[in-house]
Amino acid sequence: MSTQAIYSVCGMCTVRCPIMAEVKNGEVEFLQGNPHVAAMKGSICPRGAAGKALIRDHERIQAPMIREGKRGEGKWRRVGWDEALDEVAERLKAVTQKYGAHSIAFSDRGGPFRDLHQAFVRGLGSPNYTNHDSSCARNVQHACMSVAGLGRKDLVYDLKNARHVILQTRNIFEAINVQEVNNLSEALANGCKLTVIDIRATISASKADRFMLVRPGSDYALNLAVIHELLMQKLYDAEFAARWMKDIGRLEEFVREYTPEWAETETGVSAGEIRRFVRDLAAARPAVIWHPGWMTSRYMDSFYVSRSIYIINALLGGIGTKGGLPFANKPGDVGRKGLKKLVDLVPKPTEKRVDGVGWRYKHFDGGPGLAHLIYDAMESAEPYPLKAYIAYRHDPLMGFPDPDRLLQKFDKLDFLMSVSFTWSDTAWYSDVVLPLSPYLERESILACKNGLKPHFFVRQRAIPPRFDTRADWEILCGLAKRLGIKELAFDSIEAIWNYQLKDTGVRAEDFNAKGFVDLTDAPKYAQPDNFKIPTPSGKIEIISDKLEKQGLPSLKPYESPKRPPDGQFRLTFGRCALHTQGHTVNNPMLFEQMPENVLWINDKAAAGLKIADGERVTVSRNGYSETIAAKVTALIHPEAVFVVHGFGHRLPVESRAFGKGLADNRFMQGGLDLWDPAGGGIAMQEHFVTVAKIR
Ligand SMILES: Nc1nc2c(c(=O)[nH]1)N[C@H]1C(S)=C(S)[C@@H](COP(=O)(O)OP(=O)(O)OC[C@H]3O[C@@H](n4cnc5c(=O)[nH]c(N)nc54)[C@H](O)[C@@H]3O)O[C@H]1N2
Ligand SMILES: Nc1nc2c(c(=O)[nH]1)N[C@H]1C(S)=C(S)[C@@H](COP(=O)(O)OP(=O)(O)OC[C@H]3O[C@@H](n4cnc5c(=O)[nH]c(N)nc54)[C@H](O)[C@@H]3O)O[C@H]1N2
Ligand code: SF4
Ligand SMILES: [Mo]
Repeated sequence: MSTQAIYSVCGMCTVRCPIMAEVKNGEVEFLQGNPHVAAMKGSICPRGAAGKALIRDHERIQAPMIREGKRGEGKWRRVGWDEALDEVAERLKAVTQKYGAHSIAFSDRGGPFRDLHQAFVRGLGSPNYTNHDSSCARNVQHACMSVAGLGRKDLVYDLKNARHVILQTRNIFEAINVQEVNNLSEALANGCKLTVIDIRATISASKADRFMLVRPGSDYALNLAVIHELLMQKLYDAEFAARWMKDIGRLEEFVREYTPEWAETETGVSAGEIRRFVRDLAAARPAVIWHPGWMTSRYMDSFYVSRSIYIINALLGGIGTKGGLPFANKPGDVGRKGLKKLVDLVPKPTEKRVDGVGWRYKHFDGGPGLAHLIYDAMESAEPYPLKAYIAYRHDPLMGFPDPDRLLQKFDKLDFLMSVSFTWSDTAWYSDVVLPLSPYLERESILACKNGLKPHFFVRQRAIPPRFDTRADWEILCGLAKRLGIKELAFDSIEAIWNYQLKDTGVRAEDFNAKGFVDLTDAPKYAQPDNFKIPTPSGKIEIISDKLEKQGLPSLKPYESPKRPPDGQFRLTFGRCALHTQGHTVNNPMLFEQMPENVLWINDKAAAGLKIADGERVTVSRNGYSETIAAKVTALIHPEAVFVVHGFGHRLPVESRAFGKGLADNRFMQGGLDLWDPAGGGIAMQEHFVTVAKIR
């Protein structure tokens, strides 16, 4: 048989790059970036390439499982799909009858295919759809909303056309989005400057023109000093500010005391360097992108750091501007109709959300709310009991702090279910586990990508499922049928696609040529005359009424982060190019490349503790400890130790990952309660650990 090219969407991480799979005799032979998407340059990242190993992996979930023993004991009964879906439907009905449909919560990984999930939750009759984001980018989302009235994805990072890019708490060359990496690389080759602000020297730092090593948690001080310089030295874009920004006087007053000299004592970056940096920013404006951050669930002030970044981008005239952060076009902005939403098929439940978002917390984005507050309600039963939880492509026991505490909350549930393509801590603790086909073995609903050039795209099934697994629509429509949610009882993916495409002028077969359909020919930038900034004033707002009404400051005074006591370090974490979060350690291909994480520790600090490079050390906190190999280096701030997140697996079904490396989230005892009421994000880097030589 000849080789067939199938256009699809990578699913090895949340980025979901457009890919092309070459398939022969029912096997995936080769994976590459979709050649019709210029910014992919035909490439994918190492994790994307490991999609082949995921398919072959016998240690993924092969069939539906119903728990036999106690929760977490690992005794399972392997069942067929009819029995599994019947069981789930019965359990959900029982909870609904006893406590009402609102006592069911559902969390996922957000992203372009969530419409079907949201429709399903609505169909159940529950307002409690949520996602992982209070452990990821909620602070950025809320910062963008509070400053510009927009969601974070309504602004594009126009990396290709930038003249200066600033990465602060953003390691773009290791925490990868392939198109961003390619666009930034191209810009750098064309003379764009790169500044990296981090607590350790990353691969991104190694490519930077300027690297600022800051004291962990002091970023807000640096940014306030930058605003101070921009305003006091009149280096900002006064024309843009006069037309598009409100409350500049209040900002000037607020930052007056935050001089570069003051920031030097907080951050360790010299006042002279801060001044030179600000002059460089002014020289490159408005084609400057100061990235507002992605994984910002780190500090109690991360939301305010992100706000300060949006404010700086505006002061540089970059918001809405080519080479800065232009507005993303939706289909309507280019004269087209968007996809029909599945969620509109089902009436919206009238019950208020259990996490308080929208009524107790009016300043938060109503969409997914805040998962950690849903977990609280499982225990407190406030404002009402939460009794069933579906973790759908989500592993909160790995992705949220303090898993032991989270288990106590899960123990109050009548029903816990996971839908996943690999085993996970949460799946292992569930009552029923439904195995999702890996992305190369499933198709998804159509999705729309807003941007300079908005488009619809499709994920095709490249090969049939190898094990007894199913696609999202098969699982959720199968449940919908059993639960009497008639609106979602679709029999085929084509029926869903046809519904989504109604009135758009696009047909399902139009995706065959390239895997996507452009809604406009060329990238479109809004002109300043038709900027639409959906804040109450129509301008970038320094003072946010929504925050103030909640009794929260718009301009929060800086508070110096605590310094760790002697022998202790702030536990910091991040990503590496070879793994995705917690779920690729057991992937045969990626495990071979990187089987465990190591503890970055500053060389002088290590010398004081007599720890040599490569030596195993004990890390402990509150009586809990694990061991790990030390990576002794001058390239990390002495107050911090750093690990790549996602290791320390303990599931017997994962023979490779088992017992390898350290689990950062286990050292965050009490961490579920540490969250910022202004930004909504969990603050995961507010924990100190003791590091000791093993005697
Ligand atoms: N390879 C790979 N790519 C991914 C992912 C993955 O798992 N693997 N996950 C995707 C997801 S979900 C996300 S959210 C993004 C995350 O993308 P990023 O947020 O860029 O990734 P991280 O590595 O978590 O963090 C970035 C940097 O923050 C630094 N940092 C820690 N504390 C501080 C501090 O106090 N100040 C400063 N200035 N820097 C600090 C860390 O050292 C790290 O280098 O990556 C996405 N891409
Ligand atoms: N301590 C600590 N905690 C963190 C972080 C950290 O750095 N340190 N990072 C935070 C961040 S940025 C995030 S985004 C969250 C992530 O937290 P999660 O969203 O829970 O993480 P993932 O591992 O991406 O995915 C969860 C599960 O979905 C399953 N899955 C099912 N289908 C698919 C699919 O099609 N594709 C993929 N990719 N997975 C699928 C995976 O097997 C995995 O078990 O964790 C956060 N928590
Ligand atoms: S960044 Fe890598 S793993 Fe993530 S979707 Fe793209 S190719 Fe796949
Ligand atoms: Mo994330």
